[in-house]
Amino acid sequence: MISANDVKREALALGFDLCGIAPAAAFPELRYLREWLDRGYAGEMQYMHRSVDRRSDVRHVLPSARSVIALGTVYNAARPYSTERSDPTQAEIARYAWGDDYHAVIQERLDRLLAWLRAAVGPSFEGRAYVDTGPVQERVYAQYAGIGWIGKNTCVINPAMGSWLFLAEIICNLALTPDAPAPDQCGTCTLCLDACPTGALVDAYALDSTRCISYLTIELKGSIPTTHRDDIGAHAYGCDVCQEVCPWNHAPAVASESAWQPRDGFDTPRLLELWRRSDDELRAMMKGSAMTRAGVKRLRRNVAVALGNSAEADAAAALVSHDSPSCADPLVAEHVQWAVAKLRGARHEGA
Ligand code: B12
Ligand code: SF4
Ligand code: SF4
Repeated sequence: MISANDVKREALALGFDLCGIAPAAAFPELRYLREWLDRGYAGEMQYMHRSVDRRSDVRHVLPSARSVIALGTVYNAARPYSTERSDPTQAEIARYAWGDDYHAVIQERLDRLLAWLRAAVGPSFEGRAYVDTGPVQERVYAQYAGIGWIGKNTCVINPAMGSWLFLAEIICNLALTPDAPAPDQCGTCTLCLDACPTGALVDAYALDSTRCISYLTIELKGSIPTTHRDDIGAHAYGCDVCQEVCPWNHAPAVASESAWQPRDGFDTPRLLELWRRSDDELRAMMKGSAMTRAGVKRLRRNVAVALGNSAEADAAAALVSHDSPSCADPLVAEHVQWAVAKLRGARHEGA
């Protein structure tokens, strides 16, 4: 029979940076999800509502589950934080999206770990592997597997590596020796709550997605509420502020793998340069990255808002003159209109 240590050794050999074991149990933190949904904090993410029962316990996903093999992968690249820059004309793209699509890269590693488990255990092995895509509250199992604690910014923080981690897991029917849960080390700190540009961290450990820039620029399909557009600043895709200010990310682990290094065009491009690209060029730039989730139309919508916030001299002219097909979309056109009005208003105020 294989041991927890055998599994961890294999996981690290396959390229995972962290591996721990949580029992397949109904942990108290799993219950927050219902209240979170009732408060409307999921916004338009209907899939969270649809899967609420399955997300309440991994045994609803795999009835024979005994353990969750929780896995962490460092994706941090050695580049300055958005909070260290003050140039509003540069696009901010969240660092998790700089490299190759993590779903594909990590799923391949999960498949190899699953194959190894099947070969080692034999036909009695049952397992389900997920990276972000499954009806699982990944952070809770990561915390109970000792990977890291859920911080007040709601991210899993590993005391030695920081929080720039992708989480993944294999739910399985093996009774592996569990690790001790990671203790909360946030203490009296509230830096993330204070720094969030849109006040999305409504309380410690509680995030209202409908205010979160990550949700507004990636998940939200329609119009970005005008009340949040100013606060989005230069964020063109996702947001890292509540992790950048975290003291546990002051000397974080850096990924050496090429998969997580910024792809061409992702390394703080200028907003104007992004806007002037054709739809085909944007599509080619995003291909194979996690950014494909938003697609060209939503990316243009976001870039228009960020340009509106940039005070860039040529921005208004570029916004009205660029004629890629996505610019004619009513959603994009409405955000362009807002941005141009803001840029022109700012110029008049300054005149
Ligand atoms: C929905 C979702 C989002 C939503 C909502 C985020 C959220 N905090 O829930 C949005 C679109 C906003 C989002 C944003 C981001 N996401 Co996201 N997201 C998810 C997803 C699919 C589900 C998360 C979930 O279950 N939320 C439900 C709520 C209830 O959970 P929660 O807010 O985390 O709250 C927990 C605790 O804080 C606690 N709790 C809640 N209230 C209270 C109250 C008290 C008093 C206490 C003690 C505890 C407590 O209970 C909850 C337990 O689940 C997971 C993948 C997965 N399947 O788990 C990825 C995931 C969480 N996302 C991830 C990432 C990388 C991001 C971003 C960094 C991307 C970016 N740069 O733009 C941001 C980070 C924003 C942030 N601060 O969380 C990673 C996080 C890795 C990590 N180190 O933690 C995950 C795990 C994906 C992955 N496989 O790697 N995401
Ligand atoms: S990702 Fe940005 S907007 Fe969302 S909670 Fe963190 S700091 Fe706030
Ligand atoms: S910034 Fe402070 S409160 Fe927020 S997650 Fe980090 S240590 Fe916890």
